[in-house]
Amino acid sequence: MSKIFISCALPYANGPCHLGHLRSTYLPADIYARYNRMIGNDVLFVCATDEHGTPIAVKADKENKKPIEIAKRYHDMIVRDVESCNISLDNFTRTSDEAHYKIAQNFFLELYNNDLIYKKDIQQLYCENCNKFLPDRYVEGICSFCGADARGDHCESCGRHLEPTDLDEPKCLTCGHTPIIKDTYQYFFALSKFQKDLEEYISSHDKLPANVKNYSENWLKEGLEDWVLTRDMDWGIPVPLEEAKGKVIYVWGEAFLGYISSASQWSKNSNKKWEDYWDDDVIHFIGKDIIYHHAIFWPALLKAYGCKLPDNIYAGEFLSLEGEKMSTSKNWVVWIKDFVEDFDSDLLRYYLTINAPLNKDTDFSWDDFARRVNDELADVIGNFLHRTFTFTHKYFDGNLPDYLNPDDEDTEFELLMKEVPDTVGNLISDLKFREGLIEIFKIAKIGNKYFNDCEPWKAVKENPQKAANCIYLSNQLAKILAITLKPYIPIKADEIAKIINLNNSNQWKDANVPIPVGHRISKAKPLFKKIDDEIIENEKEKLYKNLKESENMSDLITIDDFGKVDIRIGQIKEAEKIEKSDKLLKLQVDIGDKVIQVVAGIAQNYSIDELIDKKIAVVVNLEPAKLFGTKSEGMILATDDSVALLSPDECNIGEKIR
Ligand code: B3M
Ligand code: ZN
Repeated sequence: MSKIFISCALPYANGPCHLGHLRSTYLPADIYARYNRMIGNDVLFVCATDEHGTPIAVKADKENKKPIEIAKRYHDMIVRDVESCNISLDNFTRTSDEAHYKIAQNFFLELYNNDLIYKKDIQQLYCENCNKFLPDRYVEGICSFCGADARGDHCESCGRHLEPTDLDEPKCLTCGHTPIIKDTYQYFFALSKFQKDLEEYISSHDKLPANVKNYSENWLKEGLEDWVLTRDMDWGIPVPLEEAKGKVIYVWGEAFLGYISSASQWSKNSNKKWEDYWDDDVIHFIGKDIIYHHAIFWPALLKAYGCKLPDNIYAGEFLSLEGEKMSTSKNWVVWIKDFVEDFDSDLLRYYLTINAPLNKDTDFSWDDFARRVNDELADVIGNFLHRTFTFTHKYFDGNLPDYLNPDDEDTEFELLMKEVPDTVGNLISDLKFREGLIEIFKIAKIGNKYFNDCEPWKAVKENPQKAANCIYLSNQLAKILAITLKPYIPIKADEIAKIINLNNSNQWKDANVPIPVGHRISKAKPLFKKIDDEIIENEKEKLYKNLKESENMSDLITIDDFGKVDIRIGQIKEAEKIEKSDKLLKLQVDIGDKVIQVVAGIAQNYSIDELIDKKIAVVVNLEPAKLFGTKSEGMILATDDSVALLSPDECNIGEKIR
């Protein structure tokens, strides 16, 4: 028996979980954890919410709340989401926890005392309008490496980790001013000293998946530079040095330690030593956008501290939605909460696993989801189980019949099914979760064929032993399914085990221990219901409706104080359709002193001709936003869709009405 330390990346506490989180991180980690427990390994599976850094601070600024209030709100939602999908974490803590602060500060001091963290004068971006330095996401601009729009900490386009000074044309996220460069100092981590160690780490760990290996090797070729490990911010873990008032540890300099603080919190409650798990075998499950952090920063930090490095890092690729990149700001996501209100979470676990291997990007589509549930779970796995249990009752009173004188068909089927637990287990061990599930699906398909070929409904009259053998073996396969499906779809697997009346379906090795003759099988009950077209149409409609609402609302309304809203009378001068949208129009609106561009969702209410020269009331002091790639500088005031246009004919263009 070995001990295994399993973690999944710490979600930022700045939003609930969507399908992407589940697919890239929680689900694979959970399948792995559950399987390892079933083969008798001692698993410690931890996570926490990542509660510092600009993602939360920026959100708090926007809502005029304290960061900790935001963090608490989303921590609770994330816990709810993770639980609703039965992610079997042993502990889930928060990086705002006091114990985490201590661990992070001690870690910092240890490195500082060993001269691996040092102070250095540097220049950083400073917004004179907001009177503050602009770390990370407080600044946006153009990535100087690849030319794409980027945030101050990361370029999505080239995947690089950035410093704000790596941005061309930087702008303060809060007020839009161009920041100046100002002298300050920060603490640096001597990352460059670990170049050799990391090269050795990456090359010697054969288990590291290709994406992690390849990315890391390329970064290492570019050569490592020392890394700024502190920030001028209020929200974060204070640098534990007298001299460093007002500085906090960079979120990425302490978030990893959430794995440790979560584990040590668990230790306190369980009286077991988390260190034993770390020393034995460590695997981190992460999304592919944070490979750099986990394969470079984290091992270097651990090396600096004198710790063992992770044995494996598994980076899940991305999930798109109906062919488009997911976007929380555009509401182009399916939230876990919404999903589990309408469907069993196991259906989602099944779909997200079987849909594509984890090392490939893939897409969630409602039609495909329904297709797989109906054609695979219901028609193949569900059908096999249902007919097995039903026939056991119909012809054998619910008791497992004798298995005698098997013919070739029986023997062949028996051999095939007996291979399944080992095959699936080895695939899960190798992190090939989809491949494992496909093996299970395949044997269920073979089970159906065997059942059809045996024709027990006929055999029961002509050759009763043939029917008995068929029902005997089919029930044995049902047991194999109940056990091997458990890491994937734990609730459904337990329902199957319950029908078979298994006392314990927690041991992988029991999968091939036959159910004894005469054992009582309970009555079948529907396990996988088919999903109607209508339900799927509904889901799709909701998705597109959310997108439209966000087009009209959340991206545009960025005024904090509605008391300051500036409403003018404007006149529409031009109107044109926006491609890809049936509702949106691009309008040029004269508001007296200038003409502004407004994107509005009114194409279905008015023809373009009707709109020209129409007077409207329009909110003009909004931050420009982009909708379908089109800039919008105002919002037509409306109480609902049908009264999108007021007829303020007696008003003058440019007149302020509020
Ligand atoms: N909080 C979330 C992310 O970038 C980030 C992970 C931390 S893992 C130590 O996906
Ligand atoms: Zn500013």
